[in-house]
This record gives sequence, C-alpha cells and structure tokens, in this order.
Amino acid sequence: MMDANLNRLREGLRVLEDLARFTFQERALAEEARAFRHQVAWSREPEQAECLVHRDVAGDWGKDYRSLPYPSLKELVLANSRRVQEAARVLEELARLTLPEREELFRKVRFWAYAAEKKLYSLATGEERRQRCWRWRLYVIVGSEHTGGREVPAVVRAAIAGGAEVIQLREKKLSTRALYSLARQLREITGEAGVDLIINDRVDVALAVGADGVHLGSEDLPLPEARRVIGDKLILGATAHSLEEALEAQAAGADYLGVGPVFPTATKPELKPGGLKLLREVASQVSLPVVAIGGITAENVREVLAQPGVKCVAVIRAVATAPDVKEAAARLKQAMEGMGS
Ligand code: TZP
Ligand code: MG
Repeated sequence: MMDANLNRLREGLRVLEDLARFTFQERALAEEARAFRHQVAWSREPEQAECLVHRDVAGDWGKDYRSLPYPSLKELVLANSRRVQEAARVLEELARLTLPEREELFRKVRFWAYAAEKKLYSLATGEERRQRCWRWRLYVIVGSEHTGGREVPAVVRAAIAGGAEVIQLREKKLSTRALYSLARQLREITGEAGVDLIINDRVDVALAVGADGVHLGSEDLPLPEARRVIGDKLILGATAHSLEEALEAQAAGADYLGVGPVFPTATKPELKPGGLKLLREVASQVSLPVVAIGGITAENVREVLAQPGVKCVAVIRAVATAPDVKEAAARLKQAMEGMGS
C-alpha cells in the first residue's frame, strides 16, 4: 500500500509539475512540485529497497483499471491533482501508523495540491477561453444606432448567415431592461447558430442572459473585478488603444484584445488611429488573440490580416449598416480567405 501510493504521489506530482512547466509556464508552481517530488521520493536505501521487496505488479488486479478519456485539459488537471491529494492522504494515514515523522510532509503535500488544483484549473479554463477566441475570424458589432434603421435581431441573423462567428451587442443608450430584452433575443439567435455572443460594457447583462463573454474598456469595471464576478467560463475582452494598454489588459486577465482604431472611423471619430503599426506592435508583444477594429472594410481587410498574429477583425459599419448585411459579411469573409493563418 505504501509503495503503490508513493508511486502514485510521485507520478501525479510529475504530471502537475510538467503542466506547470510546459503548458502554463508557471515556474514557481513547477518548482514546488519538483521539490515535493524529491522529498517524497524514497530513492535512497533502505526505504526504497523495502518498498521494492513488497511490490507485486503481477498479483495486483488494480493494474487492469482504466480511467476515462479526458475531454479537455481541465480534466487532466483535476485527475492529477486528486491523484496527489488521495495518495498523500493514504500515506499520511499510514505514516500515523508506522512512520509518525513523515506524517507532516504528506499533509503539506496534500494542502499544496488543493491550492495547485485551483491555480492549474483556472489556468486551464483560461487556455480554453482563449482557444475559442483564436478561432474567430469575423467579429460583428451591432447596436441600434448603427443598423440603417433595421431591427438589431434581423441584422444579427443576416451577419451570421454571412459568416460572422461572434456577435457583440453594443448599446450605449438603452435602459437596462431594454438592453436585457434585446440581449436575450440575441442569445437565442446566436445560441441556435452556435455563434459566440459578447456583451459590451455590461457584466450584469452578460451574466443575466448567459452570454459567452463581456467586452470592457478603460471606463468600465476593472478587468480583475470583472473576472471575479463572471467566473471561469465567460470570455473577457478588453479594448487597447496602445501597446501599454494591451500589455496592461493582458496582465489583468483579458482573454482577447480589441485593438484599434486601425483606420480612421466615423463610428469613433474622436479616436486617433493607431494604424497597422499599432496592430503589429501589439500582436508581436502579447500572447492573446488580437481583434483588429476601426474602419475595416472588405477593401482593406487583407492589409490588416497581413500583420503577423492577427486573425480576426471586428466591424460595425462595414456589415451592420450595409444595404445587404448578409452579402456584406460574406464579402468580407471572402476577402479574408487565405489570410491571417
Ligand atoms: N473601437 C475602436 S474603433 C471602434 C470601436 C468600437 C468603431 C469601429 O467601427 P467601424 O464602423 O467598424 O469603423
Ligand atoms: Mg465600454
């Protein structure tokens, strides 16, 4: 029993260590796991010899147990955190029986693994959210001020039919109730189409309608507070008008960055465009998906996607105010073909 649980403990610690080291680049966590692994490894005589004497692989029916496949990295994290916690608990109990001087070490490992599980799980869910954003190509922003007089839901349906993979609802003047009710309609439409729905500015409305995420700027809730409110599942997008803002937003926990305005835009005339240079700078210095925004059209989208690391563009007017929304989205998508990979 002791031999089996020491093996289990070391193996589980090694998986957590390598996840921290290679997948998440969390040096401190990886080094803690490594230190514990060395402390619990009875690689020295006489303990290891004693363990080996009692090892009976052929006679252990447990070797035929199989676990289920992991649907994602999260399950890999959970399974191995629990492997460590369980093995540490068994060893702690055995130590109380036969080796009281070792009990404290196993207890320490167990509590370390509870905290490591939380940290690695949160890193794994973040990775999953960002992977989702990396798949976006055409991000269409809609709001009742920019629909050319049409209903927002109709514009959204047409944008999706034309190839938008993500819709952002951006309303600056609606009452909370009106915004909520519109957001609910969009949730239904986007949900049926398998398209992501992001709500601009309003964490509460995003949560209330079960949106996929929320997009925040410098005048909205600070990103760490927003993350605390929305939890692990929702995507957190942030606006960056400069490299400094982009780096800050990344450090503060954003999952993707809306970077712009790239070109001059009548939608936000007060903002000075950062040009393709800003995009290039940001995309080369952050590891998050970058969504280029501001004045993007089917005519200039290829220049935007020619910037290394830029795969997705966000537009308001080029799609939402076009005479034929579906055709405009499809034309943009077509112009994007072969770019941004
Ligand atoms: N943020 C930076 S530019 C912009 C926003 C919301 C407006 C983009 O609108 P358009 O019509 O695609 O130029
Ligand atoms: Mg805002």
